[in-house]
Amino acid sequence: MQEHPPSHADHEMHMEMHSSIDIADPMNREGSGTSWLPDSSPMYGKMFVFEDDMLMLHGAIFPRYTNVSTRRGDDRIDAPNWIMGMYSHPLGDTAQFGARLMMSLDPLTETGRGYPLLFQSGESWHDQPLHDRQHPHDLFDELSLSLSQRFDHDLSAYFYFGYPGEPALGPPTFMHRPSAMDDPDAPLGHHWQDSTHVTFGVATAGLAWRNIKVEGSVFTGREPDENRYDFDRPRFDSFSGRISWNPTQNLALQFSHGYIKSPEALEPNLKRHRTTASLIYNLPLGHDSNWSNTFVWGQNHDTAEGKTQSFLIESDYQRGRDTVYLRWERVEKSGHELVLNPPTATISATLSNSSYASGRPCMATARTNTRCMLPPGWKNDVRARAIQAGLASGAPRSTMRSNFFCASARRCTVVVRAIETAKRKCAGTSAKHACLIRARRLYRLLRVTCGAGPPLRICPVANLLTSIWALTFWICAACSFSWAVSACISLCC
Ligand SMILES: [Cu+2]
Repeated sequence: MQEHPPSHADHEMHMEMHSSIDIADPMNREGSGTSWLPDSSPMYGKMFVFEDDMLMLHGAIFPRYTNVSTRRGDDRIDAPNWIMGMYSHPLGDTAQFGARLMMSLDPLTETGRGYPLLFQSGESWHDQPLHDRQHPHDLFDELSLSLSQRFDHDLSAYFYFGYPGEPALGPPTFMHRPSAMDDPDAPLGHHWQDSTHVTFGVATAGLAWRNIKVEGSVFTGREPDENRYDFDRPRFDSFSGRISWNPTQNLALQFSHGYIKSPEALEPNLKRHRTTASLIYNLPLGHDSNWSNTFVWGQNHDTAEGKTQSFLIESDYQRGRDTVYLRWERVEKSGHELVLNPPTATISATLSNSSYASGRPCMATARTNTRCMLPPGWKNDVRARAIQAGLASGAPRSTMRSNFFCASARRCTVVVRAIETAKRKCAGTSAKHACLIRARRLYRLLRVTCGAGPPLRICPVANLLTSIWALTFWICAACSFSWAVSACISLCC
C-alpha cells in the first residue's frame, strides 16, 4: 500500500499535508534532512492523523544473501534496514513544529564491518579504514526538531536542529530517493555525495520562496565513530550552503557546497571541501506506477588528495509491487582511499629510491571505471616516467580515464615493462628473492585493482559480468513483501 502522487481528486486533502520541515512545502517534496524531492514523488509509508497532528512512518529492510566473490570481496547474509517517523504539529495557521526520528538496526544486522561492496570506502572498523565494505549506519541516524513559519508573498522560513541530523549538503540521501529506495546497496560515491546524512550535531536555517530555497548549515565534520550505538561529540566545526529549485512538479535541482573539517577519525588533519549538484526527475505513470531518476555529481577536494569526482545515475521504475532499478557510477578513488597504500609504497621503494612519504598512490576504481593517479614519488623514477607518459597519453594532467589493462594493450605494455624492469633490478640486489616477491606483489596488485582477470587482454567479455550478485527480500514498513535478484555489471575488467 502506498500513497499516490497528488491528483485533482485528493487535491484538497493534500493541501493540508505539509512537509514536517517547512509548513509551506507540500509533503511529497520532503526528502532526507531538509532536502527537496520533486513535488510529484510518491510517498511510500503509513500516515496517521490525530486532529491537527500528523505522523508518517516508513522504512525498509532488505534481508538478503550478497556475494561479491573477488579477491577483495566477500559474501554474507545480511539485512540493511532503516525505519523513520516524521511528525508535525501546527502552531497556529502559519507556523509548524516538526520532529523526526530515524533509526537503523544495521549495527546488529551488519555488525561493525558492514556489508561487502566492492570499491566502497569510508569510515573505519577496529581503527582501520573500511574498504570494499559499506559501513553500518548508526542506531540513531536522525533525531531532529524543526520550526517553520509561513509569511506573505509565498515566503517561508525554517530552522532545523538535529542530533544527529543532516546538513544542507548534497542530494537527498540514497535511501530516501525514490530512485534508490529499492536498491539495498549504498552508492560507491556515498562519501562524495550524501555521506553527511548522519551528522552528530547540525543546525540549519532556510528561506524558501515559491519553488526556490536557500539554506545554510553549521555542523559536525567528523563522521560517526565505530560505536554505532552511541551519540558522538557535537563539534559544529563545519558549514555548508545549498540552493534548491523545483522548477516543475517533476523536477528537483540542487547545488551545494560544504567545508567538512576532519571527517575521518583516522586522518584528523584532513580537511574536505565538497561540492555537489543533482537533478531528480520523477514521473508518475498513472495508478500505482512511477518512474524516478537521479543524476548526482559530487566532488571532494581533500588536503593531500586534491580533487576527485563522482558521478551517479539512478533509475527506478515501479509498478505495483514490482520494481526495476539500476545504478551507474563513475567514482575516482585513490589507492590511499582504497587502502592500496602500504603494498604500493613498498614496491615503489623497490622501483626507485625516491621517497614515498607524501605519496599519492596509484589507482582508483569504481564499478564502472578506473582512473589512475601516479604517486608524486614516482616522478623521479625513469621507469615510472615511462608509465606516466603511457598513462598520460590518454588523458590530461597525468591522469587517465580508464582501466589500463582494458583500455589499450599499449598502456598495458608500459606497465608490464615496468614490472619487468623491477624484476631485472631485483636480480642485481642481494635480497633477490624478497625483492621479486615484492615486485610480483605489485604485479598482482595491479591486477587486483583493476578487477580479476589476466592482464594484456582487452576486456574479455567474461569479465564484464562479475560475480557480484545478491538475492534480496524486500520488506517495506508500510507496504509489501517482495524479493529481488540483482546482478552488478562491472565494466572494469
Ligand atoms: Cu551513510
